[in-house]
Amino acid sequence: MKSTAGNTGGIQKKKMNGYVGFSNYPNQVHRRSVKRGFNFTLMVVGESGIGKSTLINTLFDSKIFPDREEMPPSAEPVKGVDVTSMSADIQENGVKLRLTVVDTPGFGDSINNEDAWQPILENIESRFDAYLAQENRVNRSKISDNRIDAVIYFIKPTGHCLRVIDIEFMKRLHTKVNLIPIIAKADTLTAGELELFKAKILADINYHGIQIFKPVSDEFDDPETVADNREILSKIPFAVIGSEKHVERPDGTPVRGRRYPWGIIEVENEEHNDFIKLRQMLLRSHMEELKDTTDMVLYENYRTQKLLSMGHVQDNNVFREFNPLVQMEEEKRAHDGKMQKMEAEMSGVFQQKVNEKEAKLKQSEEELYARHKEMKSVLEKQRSELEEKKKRAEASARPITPMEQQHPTKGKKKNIFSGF
Ligand SMILES: Nc1nc2c(ncn2[C@@H]2O[C@H](COP(=O)(O)OP(=O)(O)OP(=O)(O)O)[C@@H](O)[C@H]2O)c(=O)[nH]1
Ligand SMILES: [Mg+2]
Repeated sequence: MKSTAGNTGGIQKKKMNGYVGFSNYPNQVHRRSVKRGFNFTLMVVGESGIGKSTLINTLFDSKIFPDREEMPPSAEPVKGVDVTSMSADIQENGVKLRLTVVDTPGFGDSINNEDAWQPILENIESRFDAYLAQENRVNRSKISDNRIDAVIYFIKPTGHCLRVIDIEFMKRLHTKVNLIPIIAKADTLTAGELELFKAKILADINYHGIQIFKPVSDEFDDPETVADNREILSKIPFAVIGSEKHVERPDGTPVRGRRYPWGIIEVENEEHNDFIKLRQMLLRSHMEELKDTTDMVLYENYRTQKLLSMGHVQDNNVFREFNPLVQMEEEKRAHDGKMQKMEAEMSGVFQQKVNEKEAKLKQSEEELYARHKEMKSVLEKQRSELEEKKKRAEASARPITPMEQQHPTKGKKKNIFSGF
């Protein structure tokens, strides 16, 4: 059968008469993915004590990061930025998730934070490199994907504009990773201060041309999803609070939150902070899109740049749409060209042979002519000799005049026949 891939011109809509079963395909995909489980790799960046571990534990409602008291005492505080990672297998409703959280202790803690982004960028790129190396292997059946799907960047709740370190970090990393900036410890600012702070942050991000991850809707989204996305978008950058501890509401129900002399702040209360919207985007609605953007946009760009810098070139011919008619036309043109070339070559050879024959004929003609001329001149010479002889013979056979009789020897020529 002839392939017609890419030749979509002739595709028609057909009505089916009954149920055949392919509409069950999404369920098959669902079952297979659930069986395999999922990976999600999240990086947290922010200065020490800003609430990174607390927020991750609050997000996943489990002790991903142990309490400080439980952590082994480190001998010496690390100088500069370190990158550490920890993985945990978590399960919810039978769905397995291998969560990897990459921490960046030391970021923003030095007096000079000029290059604090550097080790983090290197780490993100080295994960891309590792993936690229695996893709280029002959056997690609077991590729482990350690690429960072998103970076949660913790902005200090100062209430002013973004700091140089924040801008520098985001500018250096926004093309390599999905950036999710959040205002940490939002409970330290009032609602009015937060609103103003958010506007300033967005203005700075726009001014510096930094691209952050935002949920986008398209024509295929249902109205509910479009509304949800709009809601999430309106809260960016999310102002969040983290707490693993439970506090009691005035009615006695325990909730995760923070207690203040004037009352409590609840983590999962949209009136109090944007934790719910962050969690919704990150885990409930856009986890796949984060992974997709990482794979298809951010990694793809990195890969292209890397391969080009290594001297690889793209052969765009392979991407041409396949059209059998065009292909046949092209093949015919190529064939005609080949025939014309062969014909020209053959007539060239023929002409050359004719020329050679002509030259040979001419040469032998000249030779013949020369021989003919030579023979002619020999004959001419013989003829004139004979003529001469004849003349002489005639002269000697003439009768003797009276003069010759009186002086028989005077004026007498030697007779050629005198010897006889
Ligand atoms: N007020 C307030 N305090 C918080 C919040 N989140 C965390 N904290 C407190 O801040 C302190 C530091 O929190 P961590 O989560 O350990 O901070 P970290 O960023 O992981 O710190 P390092 O691991 O040292 O980099 C703890 O005492 C937390 O209880 C928050 O949203 N609001
Ligand atoms: Mg921590």
